[in-house]
Amino acid sequence: MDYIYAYVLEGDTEGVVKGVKRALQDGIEPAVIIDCLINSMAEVGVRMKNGDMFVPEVLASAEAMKEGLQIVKPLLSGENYSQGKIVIGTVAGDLHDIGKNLVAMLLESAGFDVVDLGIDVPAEKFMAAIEEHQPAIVGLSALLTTTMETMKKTVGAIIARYPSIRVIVGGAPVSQEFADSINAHGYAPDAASAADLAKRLIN
Ligand code: B1M
Repeated sequence: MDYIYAYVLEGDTEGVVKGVKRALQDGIEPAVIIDCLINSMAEVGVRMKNGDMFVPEVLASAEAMKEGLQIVKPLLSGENYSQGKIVIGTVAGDLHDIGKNLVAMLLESAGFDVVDLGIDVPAEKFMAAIEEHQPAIVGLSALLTTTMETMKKTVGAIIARYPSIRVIVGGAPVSQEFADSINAHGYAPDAASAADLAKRLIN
């Protein structure tokens, strides 16, 4: 199983796919393989936080991990390995999605079911997605100082209508102080921290 772990860290999708198939042929339980995939992405998160891995490498690892997951997930008949559901999007007026995509990928890698609403998402679309998907957490991303105001309004609208939902925020101009000021339940400075934060909020 060390080989799967290593392939994920290298961002080697082909290697991960071959490794997962080999592990299955060797009779290793799908749940054990999933644990291995999740642990390897946890290590990617640690390396990213320490500055030992950078955005392109993290994206490659997350992609490789996702491919591996696609093979094993259907084999988990009746077992639910989801940590919970998260709706995520970049707020209205904002078209930046590279960081948000990274956050979505690491959340998926951490075992969450992620519903990604994309960019330029108005509050009403978040509300409709909450009604449809009943998530435990909603994540908002903003990269512009101008859209921080939209983030504030969107967080306010979500909390007012769905008090039990946890709202987390992030993006380059966003800070813990700003998150506190708009009553968000959590702030994360990077994708790896966002996955840790979501796990903490769920538990
Ligand atoms: Co734009 N842009 N941009 N841009 N752009 C910035 C953000 C800017 C800082 C550049 C600058 O002037 N130095 C500046 C904002 C200034 C400000 O408001 N303070 C800026 C501007 C002004 C603009 C336009 C207005 C430019 C124009 O048209 N005149 C325009 C706005 C369009 C719009 O949104 N309405 C614009 C357009 C664009 C492009 C379309 C060309 C492109 C976006 C492409 C895309 O996303 N698909 C773009 C890009 C690429 C950037 C920069 C260069 C890079 C952003 C990025 O992807 N970073 C950026 C300058 C910079 O940041 N150096 C800039 C990499 C990414 C991994 O990091 O997004 O911070 P980041 O995400 C991190 C964390 O923030 C965090 O985790 C991520 C991963 O670790 N995070 C979360 C993010 N979301 C999170 C959510 C969470 C938790 C953590 O919980 C839910």
